[in-house]
Amino acid sequence: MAETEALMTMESLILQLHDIEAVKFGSFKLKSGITSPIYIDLRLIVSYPSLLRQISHLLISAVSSSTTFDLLCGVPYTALPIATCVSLTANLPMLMRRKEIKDYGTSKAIEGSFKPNQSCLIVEDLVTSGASVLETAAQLRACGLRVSDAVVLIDRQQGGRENLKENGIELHSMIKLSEMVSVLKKHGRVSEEMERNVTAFLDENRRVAVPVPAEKPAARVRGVVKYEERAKIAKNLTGKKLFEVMAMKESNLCLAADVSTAAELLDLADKVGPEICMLKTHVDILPDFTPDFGTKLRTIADKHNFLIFEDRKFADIGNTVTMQYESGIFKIAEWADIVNAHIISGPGIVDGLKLKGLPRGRGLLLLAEMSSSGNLAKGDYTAAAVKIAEDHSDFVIGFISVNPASWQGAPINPIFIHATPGVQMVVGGDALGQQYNTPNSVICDRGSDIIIVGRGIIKAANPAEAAREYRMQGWDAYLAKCAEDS
Ligand code: S5P
Repeated sequence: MAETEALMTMESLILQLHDIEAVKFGSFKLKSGITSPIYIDLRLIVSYPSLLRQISHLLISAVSSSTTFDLLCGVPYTALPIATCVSLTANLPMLMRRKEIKDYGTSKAIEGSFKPNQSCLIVEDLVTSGASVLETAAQLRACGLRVSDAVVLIDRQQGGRENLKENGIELHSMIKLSEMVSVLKKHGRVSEEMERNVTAFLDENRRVAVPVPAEKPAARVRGVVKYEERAKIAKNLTGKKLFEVMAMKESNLCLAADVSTAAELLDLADKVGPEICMLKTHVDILPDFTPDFGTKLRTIADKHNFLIFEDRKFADIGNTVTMQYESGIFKIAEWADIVNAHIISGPGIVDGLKLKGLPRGRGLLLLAEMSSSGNLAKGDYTAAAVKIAEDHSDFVIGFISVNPASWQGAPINPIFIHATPGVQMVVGGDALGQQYNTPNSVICDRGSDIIIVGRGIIKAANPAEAAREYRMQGWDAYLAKCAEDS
């Protein structure tokens, strides 16, 4: 298409969008929280097929000249019809992202047919901060797809391009907000004053931060103490080390390495090691466990600087757990930095484990809450876990918890760490009662410190890539929490 012809098409498109009232002027509160003198609602275009066709032709021409892609994926929901048109016109296979994962059926976040390492173009209608594109990119990447480009009809010029670039995504936009307003002004659709208002608004809002999702907590976390500060006040050596590793590696991600063999686990630990602060095992599920498992895992843990957490969930009386911890086939105390225990049997379980663990410098997490639906760890039970932890803060390093921000009573003691299982990129669950929250919700809204992720990583086509995404989301959530609190 010649340049003047392209400009005319663009002008006509802008005027048509104005005709159908997809562009409005006034005072509007945007999703990002800022108030804007201009509002664009592209949901309307589904009622104008010829406009939809023109838009998809334009989007294809923007990207097809430079790069080729194996697939495309629209950002839900407004861009889905646009993406469908682009897919049909360009004969490019499409994927669909679910915003919510069902807890029945296949529970897939990305629907459609694809192979790991294929390249996927993201299609979006409008970009402000780029947050929605980033969410979609995170899920695609977690499935092993490559995402390097996003094409958008309208760029509001408010930091989306920069935010995406920082995440390795180039933004191709058809219409910039400033161009749109000057075309409308040229054709007498807006006053000079309104054009000035929009320009001033753009100047003042050049960079809108990627917002924390709208889902807000019942009790938002206050009084955030940074991980490095908590390392200084932690009473247990392993607890101290965990905080230090988190701050140093910028990771609050624990991998739940629930794979089917020891060989697979060791291989996964080495691949995902750079991204995690802790690796959680269930040794009793490994059919090829051998006595040197602990030494092998320790070598990998030292290489990548993460801690080993055997999720043994001790639950017996003190005397029995001393033997379960130290003896038997697994000899857990020899190689696991951290273990955990239910408090159902009372504080004697902590005394028993401490007897064997403390001389080795180990730490203990108490199960104060659980992630599975219908579990009984709540209210007084959770409060009892806190009391036991306070009484044994030389050995107890923190809790397995789900919503510590909602705990009644004293504020959360920063010497204790909170690790939360039931984490995936989207809320949902499995068929056996597991319930998932997002990294952001776990860290920001629920007041936890560590996200424990199992199937979200191990079932991904590229677990190392998925772990990287989870690490970044967990860490960004932590930074947002610190920033909000300052
Ligand atoms: O309440 C709990 C406590 C734990 S430790 N809920 C859990 O899911 N866990 C563990 O976290 C569980 O045993 C599994 O190893 C992991 C969650 O795995 P995912 O695949 O559901 O992420």
